[in-house]
Amino acid sequence: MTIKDKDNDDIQFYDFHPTPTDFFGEVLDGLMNEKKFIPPKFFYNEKGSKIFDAICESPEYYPTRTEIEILQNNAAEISKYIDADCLLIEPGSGSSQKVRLLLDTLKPSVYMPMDISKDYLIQIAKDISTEYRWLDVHAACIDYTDKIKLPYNLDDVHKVAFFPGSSIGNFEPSDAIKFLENIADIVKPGGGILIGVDLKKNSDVLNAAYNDSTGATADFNLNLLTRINEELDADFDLNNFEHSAYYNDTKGRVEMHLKSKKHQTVSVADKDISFLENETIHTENSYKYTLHEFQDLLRAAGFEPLRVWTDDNDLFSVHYCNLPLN
Ligand code: AVI
Repeated sequence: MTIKDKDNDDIQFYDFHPTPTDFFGEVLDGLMNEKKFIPPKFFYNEKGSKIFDAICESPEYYPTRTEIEILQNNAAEISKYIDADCLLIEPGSGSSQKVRLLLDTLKPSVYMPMDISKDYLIQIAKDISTEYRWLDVHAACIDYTDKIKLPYNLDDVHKVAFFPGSSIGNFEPSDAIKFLENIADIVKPGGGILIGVDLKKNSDVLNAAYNDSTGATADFNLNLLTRINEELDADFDLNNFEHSAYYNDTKGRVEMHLKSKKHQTVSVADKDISFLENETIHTENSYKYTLHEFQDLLRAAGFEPLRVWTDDNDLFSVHYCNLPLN
């Protein structure tokens, strides 16, 4: 079945009206928890997203440039696993940067970026549509941490999800399986996923990547407090908190925290939150996997790992796996 219908640069847009996140409620819940935490999704306001781009440029943060190198070096071989004329879905597509490395080689019929930020999504979808005139772009405004739906029924089309960046590492492993099951539900038997995953390695390399010399990661972490001050009428003094990030070998993850330098009380929307000296707000986990651990995770969600590509230093991996027909 062909789903090609574009005769100009227009895009199709589908709005699933994702429920707006409750920044106030989630931050207060997290800060009033016995172990204080703030979900990492709140890093990405406009300023946070810009700082994240700076992290990706920093000399120590290897994942972005390594994944780009893997995709560039192997696009032709990747395309052997993915039907031309497929529907290529990208949950959490953001700037759609990495997919550009594949489009000319994969030649999908339709690219479907999915993102929660509607205006940005439409802008990027239009840019891609203009740049790749042969490609149909069907953008879907959706929160991919909810149950993902396809906007229309496409039984006969090969459906492949693209999930780069090791964003899967920011899920708890049990939630990662649920997310992959959700992807399996939409790509259906015969469909597949191309997914980027950061690998376990010497902890010095990991610790350096999350404590980069430019200070971008520290700024990214501390920007959460600036955002809370600005949006929730809070009075965090940024001089009294510091960025802390380290590889937790037992849990197989890099943890990021904001550490209170002293005993202090902070007011957040009229609530007093007290901190002991060295008490932290846990802001992110970034799980690292061996190739086998990640393949087991894929299998737990019903996928069959078919091929994995890595770089020469085994820093990062890109897996292709499909959902078996029965
Ligand atoms: C988006 N995510 C995969 C990044 C990571 O490495 O876990 C977020 C990040 N946090 C600090 N540096 C980068």
